[in-house]
Amino acid sequence: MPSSALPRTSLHLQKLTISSKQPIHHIPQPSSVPVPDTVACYHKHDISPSQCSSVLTQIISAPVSTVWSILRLFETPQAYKQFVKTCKTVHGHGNVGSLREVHLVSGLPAATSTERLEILDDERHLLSFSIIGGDHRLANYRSVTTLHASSNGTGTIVVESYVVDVPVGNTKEETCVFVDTIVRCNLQSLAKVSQQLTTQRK
Ligand code: A8S
Repeated sequence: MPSSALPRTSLHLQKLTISSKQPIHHIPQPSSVPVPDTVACYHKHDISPSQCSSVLTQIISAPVSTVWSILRLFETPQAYKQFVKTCKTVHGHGNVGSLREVHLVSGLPAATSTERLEILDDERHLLSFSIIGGDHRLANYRSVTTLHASSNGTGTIVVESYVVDVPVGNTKEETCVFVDTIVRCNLQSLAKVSQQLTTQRK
């Protein structure tokens, strides 16, 4: 069989697939989450033609202060990110410019990721990090996460956006499906952990 006839797409797609060993629970999201107009400006990314970008939202039944207390700790992403096994700070102490080396659980198409804290804004409840290394296929990944009080004042709306290069051999759609799945899982565990903390504190 000539190499051009090889099923390249499925091969490359497989490289971007999360193992079925990781349970992925999709909680239905409301089609439009009410967030203030000012939110959009935090989530504007410069995107080149070879990149893809997406925005995800998550409603959490916990105060902004509780969700922020978990999210802002750059040195311990394993507190809520289920794909993270261990994390070592290799530069800084969780302040802007800190570098963390994340080691992932087995069954994923990657084992490590080196990440840099770009923005930590305690007033705006905004955190941004970029991925600068690792054995994975997500080059030039950058995300922004912001927290907003829900209209009744007791809950939190999380908005997370990202931009990343589309890996050679994959489409924008495949890349977004892959990254959206990871981000969605992270947001759902952030909701779970924040809600548990809120119940404990009552
Ligand atoms: C985050 C977001 C992402 C993390 C991805 C997208 C990653 O940690 C995983 C699998 C990969 O193939 C890429 O907020 C990488 O953590 C779970 C190792 C970077």
